Amino acid sequence: FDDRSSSVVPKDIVTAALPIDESAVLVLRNAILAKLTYAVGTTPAHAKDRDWFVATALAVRDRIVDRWASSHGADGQAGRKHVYYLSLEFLIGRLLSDTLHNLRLTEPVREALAGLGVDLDELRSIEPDAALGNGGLGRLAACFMESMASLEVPAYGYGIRYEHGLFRQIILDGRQYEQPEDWLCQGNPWEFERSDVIHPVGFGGTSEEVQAPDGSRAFVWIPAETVQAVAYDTPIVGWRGRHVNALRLWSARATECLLLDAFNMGDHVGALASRTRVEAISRVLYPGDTTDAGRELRLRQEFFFTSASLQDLLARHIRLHGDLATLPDYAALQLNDTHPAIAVAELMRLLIDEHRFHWEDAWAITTKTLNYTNHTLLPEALERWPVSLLERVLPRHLQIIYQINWLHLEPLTRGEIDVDLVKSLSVIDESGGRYVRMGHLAFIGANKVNGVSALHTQLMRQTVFRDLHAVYPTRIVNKTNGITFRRWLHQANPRLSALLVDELGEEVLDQPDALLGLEKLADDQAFQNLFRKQRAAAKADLAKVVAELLGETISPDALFDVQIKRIHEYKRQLLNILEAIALYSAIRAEPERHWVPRVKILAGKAAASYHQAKLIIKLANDVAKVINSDPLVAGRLKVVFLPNYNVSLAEAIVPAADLSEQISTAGMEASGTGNMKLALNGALTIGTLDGANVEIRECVGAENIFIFGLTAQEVEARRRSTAHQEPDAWSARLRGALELIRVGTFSPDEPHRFDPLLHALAVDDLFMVTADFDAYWAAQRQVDDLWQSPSAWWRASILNTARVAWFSSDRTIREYAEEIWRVPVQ
Ligand code: B1N
Repeated sequence: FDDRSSSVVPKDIVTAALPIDESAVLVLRNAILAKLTYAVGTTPAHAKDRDWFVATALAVRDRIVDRWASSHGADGQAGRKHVYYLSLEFLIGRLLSDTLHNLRLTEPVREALAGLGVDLDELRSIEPDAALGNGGLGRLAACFMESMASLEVPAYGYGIRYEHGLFRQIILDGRQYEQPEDWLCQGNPWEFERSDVIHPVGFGGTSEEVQAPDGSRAFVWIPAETVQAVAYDTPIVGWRGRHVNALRLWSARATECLLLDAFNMGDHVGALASRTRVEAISRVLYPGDTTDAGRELRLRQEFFFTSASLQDLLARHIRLHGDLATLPDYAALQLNDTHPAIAVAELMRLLIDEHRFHWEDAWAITTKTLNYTNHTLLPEALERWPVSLLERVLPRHLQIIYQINWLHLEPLTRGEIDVDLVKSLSVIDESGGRYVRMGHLAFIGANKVNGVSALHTQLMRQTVFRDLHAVYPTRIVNKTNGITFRRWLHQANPRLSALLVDELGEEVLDQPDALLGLEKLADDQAFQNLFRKQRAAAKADLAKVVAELLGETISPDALFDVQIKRIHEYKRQLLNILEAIALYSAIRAEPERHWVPRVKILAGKAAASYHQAKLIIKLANDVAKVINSDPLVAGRLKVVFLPNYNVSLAEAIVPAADLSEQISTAGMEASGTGNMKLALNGALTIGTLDGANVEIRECVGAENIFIFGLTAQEVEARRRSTAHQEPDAWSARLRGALELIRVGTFSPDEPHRFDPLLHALAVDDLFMVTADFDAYWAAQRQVDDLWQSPSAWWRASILNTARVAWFSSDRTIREYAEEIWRVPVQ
């Protein structure tokens, strides 16, 4: 179950048949040997796989550094505007493959290593995933970093160098257990510690009014505690190595490393206690996805990286341009969700308190420089900090927030006051306790505010930000998410990539739109066969992974039905499992009928404290156990839950999927990006009209996607209507499936185990699982029908790959660059 020991799909296919320059291979071979000897300190005879990995990474890193220096020099000299992407999460995954691919060094390095008796594919699986994120939001930040480098946009990613990334999920007896992840335990060959780049970050204390030299009154913050933020840079290489940007992650360090007096008095633990407390800030990533952790440490993390990043970029601006008045001309900041929203107050504080700007000028600079991306409208995920907590941790910032709020609301208090409107527009939420609404703060402090799919942006305007939108009608814009094709097609699926290059030429590597050239081949029998062959090979690879992880045999001839994402009620893995149960019953009832053989593949992590989600994992595994051991359905239906879903496992699953499950309750998934990865690799989508599924349908055509279920509007109407649940209206099929769970078919040792899930469905079914069940079942049977006409299926599959070019994150970044950041792109 360890992601490091399980080998992921062998990448034995040449992406593009380039002639390999033998002298370059020799140079690489010598470089790797030199690193092994002088940096790792071992010999080829004694080297372990890990040593070879480090030596290879270091040799490759040298080749990045040269380009890095030139990227930087060029940007600095040209005085170009920089983009700063502030994100609490960067879900990078492994870097060796990405880097080799973008430098076009995969084959030369493979050959160089082969000459040393080392297999590149073995080395790739040695690298731990950098799992500094929870899910889609963090992975989006990683795709954006890669696209910005590829489009030669001078950019810095700013975040936290968590010592422990997202927990490792182990499944024991069908249940999730969390284990700490320690990607750094053996060092990280990609990063550069910048021990000269350190910024102090304060916490607590008081805000004191003082007299400035000119006699005016001013405030100064006297923090009770100061933490050092130390920079670590990881180079991010763009396509063909044309440009390199830095991902700068901050690590917390105590100003005083040891209380020597205490130590000398024999208190060896106490002497280190305050250091431990301070350094906890960058110790671990919060495993909350779409639910607010709500803890003081989380606030400290958010302020820590936001403040360090702002100090860093202001210092860079002053170094390059002298005066902060020109900041908006040379810096565009993107706040990835509200996690760095305290930037609004911190930038104001730095400009006013430290750089002596007047409020109005500081506000003009701030609101021209900051932009905010919203990623969710789920009420439980909208960050709100108790005023009392902010008062204690960031007193000066709270003062600034009050002032911002006053200036924002003041115009509304002239004449007749609409109390409800003021309440709804206020940054302070006073409905039961007092909270600072970070979404409001980010909105007011930003130049542009964006949603991540057309539907999500429309819902932003109609719901959470309705009244703010009325006051600032041009502020909200849409930027539909995208994914980097370099990682999610060309690198993760080298066979498909090779086929595309064969048919469409190398252009397809540079120009996603070239994929459209496949349209004309969709009905071509010979091409369909090639397309099928590459899928079959990817499925055989995945079957090996499944056998290794679970000891379960799955047939590559079956339809691979894939749902991979965080486990959350709104994503409705439960709907998928209910369909599996209903299908199981149907097969048992008519075993002689011809059934389309199907393997349901699920993977994903649940937040550690999210009991319903963890129970859904247990249900999936319990259902799998019963179905997979029933000889009556053998060869027709299997269910597998793959443990420890992460970027590397996704790279193994995505190329092998026939069907992509995107079945969230309409209106709840802001965008989704797994939907794009799977469609790009030719999986057909079964999904609701939610998030980017709506736009995927527009691109691939309604006849090449299976859409079902309530629309966002219908969901909303049903929620409002009092007639919540009508179990009487449930179909016999749905009742039958629920009944099997209720009587303990899947939990004979504990028949009531799943009562909490059944109860939620019966009481209010917030996520409309029962309402959508029959439509989902019907859509699944359409899937079966299409599968039985192979040429129609493969035509649709090819058209999916052909028509999703628009979802390249290069397109998304171009849109941000043009409309939000106003920076030129390549
Ligand atoms: O952001 C992705 C979207 O594709 C998904 O639809 C969306 O659910 C995801 C608090 C979040 N929204 N909010 C979060 C993550 C961590 C956390 O602590 C919220 N993640 C999303 C990219 O736009």
